[in-house]
Amino acid sequence: MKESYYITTPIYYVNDKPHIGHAYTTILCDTFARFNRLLGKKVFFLTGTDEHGEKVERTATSLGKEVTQHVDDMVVHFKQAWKKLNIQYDDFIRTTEARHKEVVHIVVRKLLASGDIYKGKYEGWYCVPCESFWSDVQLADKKCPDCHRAVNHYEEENFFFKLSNYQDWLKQYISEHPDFIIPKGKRQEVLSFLKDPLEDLCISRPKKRLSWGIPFPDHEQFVMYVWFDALINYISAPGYSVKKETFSSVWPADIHMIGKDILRQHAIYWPIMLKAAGIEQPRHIIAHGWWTIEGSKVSKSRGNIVDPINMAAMYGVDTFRYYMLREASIGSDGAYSEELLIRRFNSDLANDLGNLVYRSLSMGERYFKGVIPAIDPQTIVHPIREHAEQLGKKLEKAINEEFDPRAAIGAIWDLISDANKYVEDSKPWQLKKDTSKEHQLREFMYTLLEVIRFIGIALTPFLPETAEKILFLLKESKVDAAALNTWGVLQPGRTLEKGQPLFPKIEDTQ
Ligand code: ME8
Repeated sequence: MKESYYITTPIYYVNDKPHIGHAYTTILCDTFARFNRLLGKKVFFLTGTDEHGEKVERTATSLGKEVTQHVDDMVVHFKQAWKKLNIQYDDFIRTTEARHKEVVHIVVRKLLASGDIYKGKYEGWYCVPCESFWSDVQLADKKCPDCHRAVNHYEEENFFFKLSNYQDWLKQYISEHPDFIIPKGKRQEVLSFLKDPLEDLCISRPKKRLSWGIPFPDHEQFVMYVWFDALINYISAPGYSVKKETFSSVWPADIHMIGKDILRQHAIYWPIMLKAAGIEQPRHIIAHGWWTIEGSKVSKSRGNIVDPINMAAMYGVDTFRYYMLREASIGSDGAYSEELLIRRFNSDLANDLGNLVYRSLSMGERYFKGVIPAIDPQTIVHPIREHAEQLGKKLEKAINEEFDPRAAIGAIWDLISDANKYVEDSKPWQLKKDTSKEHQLREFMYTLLEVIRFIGIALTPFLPETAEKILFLLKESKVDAAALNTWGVLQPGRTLEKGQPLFPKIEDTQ
């Protein structure tokens, strides 16, 4: 029985190191995974690397390396990047692993037996950077219709997957499941694409032309087409047909997070592969937009990549995570700008959040010698209390119903602004001067610190390092759904840490 919340990133090609585009998808998934862990769900967050195909083989050759050596070297960069960006994945799948190949073979044999895979003749065009086949009519000006680069002509015997058998089923499935493909615009795109007849998918390569791939089962003179192999990672990692109990506790995936560049493969090939193999469909396929620089998609082949490790080293991991999550909304492209990142840092992180935490703890020290004032938290009646108590539900709606981390962060920042306003309106410096207002001052101080506790917990999925620092200053170790939704957790009498400003301002030198 399914128990886990299962979320996946695409598995990334190991033709180069990860850039900010890869970092973005992975940070999004990490945020969703951490949020659901916070809610107490058993989470299975999968990422990994796509290591076969012509693109990877060509890169290895151009570097004068054995392809196996090349892929081993590259994986290290991905794992290092995810460590530096504080990505807490539960499994990392490499398509060169035996556990993956085994499941690919199981699926292909099943589809050969059912007749969904058949042998035929392929004649058409291939785009290596996209690892995609195109027919004459699909080409745009004799170039790849997706990336507009040169294509190669191939004519050879190959195996095909009968996409056409399932076209009507897929149209109906997408129509009946409005949340299957998110956002709506992308769902519409897939439905329009499905208006024209689907051509069967060529899923093999003769070994004499390409040897770097999973051998085609029972037909050793062929290797698998990289996309057919790659998509299966989502079921090979949790052990489809091999570790039956684990698999059924995880599948169907709740979310396949992808970039819009690989929507066709995930919203057409993958559902049909699953349907043909008799496997349940994933719940949501979320296709986000691209990070662009000067209007062009950030990508290795365009030579405009930004290294996420550098960004995190220069500005802090949480600053980078914050910028990525706050600046792009899932359905649209985002223009990457270091200048904007610095501006966001200074206004949102240093001014709004950093100042709030530092001034509050400084007041705690000045007015109460760093001890949480004695008060019965349940006697406190103030709109900011309600605001804090509602935050958890707002986050749950934004992340798990609307798939909108930007809105979730917006809700946290609304509470941060409200807390800053609460300080201004309460004028604690005046309360301090008037001994008859002692109770009011205590109430103010407790409320403010308790609101900061809510903010600290709410930030854990988004800015994990910062959240940890805030909770450390409050000496608070309860981080779960109850702590996110309950007023009055902070213990009076406990000694706080004042700490240092969380985000010292950056001088804008741009
Ligand atoms: O496509 N903006 O791997 P890949 C936002 N191996 N996201 C971006 C991006 C950008 N400029 N550039 C890349 C593959 N991405 C296949 C996937 S899955 C079974 C196989 C992200 O290394 C985005 O998630 O080209 C995109 O879909 C993915 O990286 C493509 O990574």
